[in-house]
Amino acid sequence: APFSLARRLRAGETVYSGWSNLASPVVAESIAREGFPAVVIDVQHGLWDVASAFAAIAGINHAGSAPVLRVPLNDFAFVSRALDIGAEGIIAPMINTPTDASAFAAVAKFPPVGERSFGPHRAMALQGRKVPVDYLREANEGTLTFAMIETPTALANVDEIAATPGIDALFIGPYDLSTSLSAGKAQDITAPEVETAIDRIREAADKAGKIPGIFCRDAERAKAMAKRGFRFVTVGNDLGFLRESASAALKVLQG
Ligand code: 3PY
Ligand code: MG
Repeated sequence: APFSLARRLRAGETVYSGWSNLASPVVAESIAREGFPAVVIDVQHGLWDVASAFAAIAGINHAGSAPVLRVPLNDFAFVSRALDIGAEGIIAPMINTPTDASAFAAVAKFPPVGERSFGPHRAMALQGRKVPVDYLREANEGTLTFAMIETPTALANVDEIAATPGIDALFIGPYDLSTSLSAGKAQDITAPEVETAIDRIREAADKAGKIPGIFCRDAERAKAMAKRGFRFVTVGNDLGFLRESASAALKVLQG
């Protein structure tokens, strides 16, 4: 269905999303075909180049799932390109200030909310729209902006970031949050200060009427975070799944 991710999340549903780093459109599509209603293409930390990321968007869409793209750090030029090619959501890392949030919203939303430039030729087709003005009318609601909250500065500004027009969702990066809150001393996403920050960010999203989201390393944690009120919850990643099953197979052979 057109704009399925925004429709579900705006209706209050919880969505579990796959996550892909491996720069293989077939792998990303396969995660979608297992039944994940969304898959994130991670261009910030994954191995994707532009061509493979854009191919993956079509594969995920063809599997009936919603493609979401995490752009590289501060790469706001990538945002509208990815939307034009058919991403239904954009995750922007390190949105630390209201100024960062406005800059992100400006490139992702058409007027009057922002100043996204018009050229969504493939997005329009993927969404089953033939007339440009139909896409124009639907896109601001139909696509989603996820502002990543993953530093102490972002935490201090979280209410203003959440309130920024054109920001639809907050998305927590627990690993950077843990790294930065401990001043580089620890990588412990269960540390008390990280736990407190996680709840604080979810409350800020709820208060502003925005979607709370979080990155989770595995299904157990994803389920726990959904219970805790998060609604866009990512589950593991392709490389992790591959390593886990390779390691499980070796255990059987050696056991
Ligand atoms: C983080 O935890 O910092 C992330 O960005 C998740 O990928
Ligand atoms: Mg991060």
